[in-house]
Amino acid sequence: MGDKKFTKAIVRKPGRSMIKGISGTDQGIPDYDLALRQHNKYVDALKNCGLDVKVLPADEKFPDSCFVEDVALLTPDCAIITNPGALSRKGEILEMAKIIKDYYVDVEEVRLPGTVEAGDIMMVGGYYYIGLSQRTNLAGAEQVIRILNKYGMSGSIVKLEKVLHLKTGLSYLENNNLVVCGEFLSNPEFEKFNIIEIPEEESYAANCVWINDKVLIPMGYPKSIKKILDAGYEIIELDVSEFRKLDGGLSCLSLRF
Ligand code: CIR
Repeated sequence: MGDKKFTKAIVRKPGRSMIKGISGTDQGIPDYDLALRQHNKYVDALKNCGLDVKVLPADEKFPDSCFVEDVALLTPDCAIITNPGALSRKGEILEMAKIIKDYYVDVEEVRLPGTVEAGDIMMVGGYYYIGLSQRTNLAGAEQVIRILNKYGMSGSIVKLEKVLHLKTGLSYLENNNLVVCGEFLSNPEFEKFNIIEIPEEESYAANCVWINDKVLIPMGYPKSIKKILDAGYEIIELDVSEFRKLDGGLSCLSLRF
């Protein structure tokens, strides 16, 4: 993947149990049928970006299991099965580990006392920023860095104060372009990037996804959309309102590799 092109994606359909997913918002309970329709369109968009998409069936045992991004970090050289900090999500890794073995020979895992959710990990080439959050702890982040080092990659730790995951407020769009919102705007760590600033009132749009020169962006954030268009990207707008009710964004819904 030297040219940073992604070829594949893994998603999991939401189950009816999603209405019991973890939520820190006051936006109400997701409408399951609408969520399914939105998820289908999301899969179409991934295909539109040239990806071969593996759609896993819903897993009713785990209400948040459609947010597959959190349970694995897929790098060009190895896969890392994470260890979610949220208790209700820990079991998701067993199912994902079985799937990942179909795609990777080198599969590593994060072990207790380490916890990691990969929504806290942002890939910039062979370098990985790892957010310390309510879900990802220091022991987990250090394990990830050790694993990355073993495969010739590297990473560093970023402290989070307010948002759920690192990529709730940051998205890397390649070509040194970084979408940034809120607490990360004042972080010197990110000064070297071309910053695309997302206004606070549109903070949900800071979680967007670069795939092969297209950018998936949530529907309804006109200022952010203009900024990303002005930066020269082709965009695909998607309505993910029902996943937002569970604090989930566009990136959380897939593993891209
Ligand atoms: C959770 O709280 O774990 C889910 N309701 C949302 C996970 C969102 N994932 C992400 O930002 N990577």
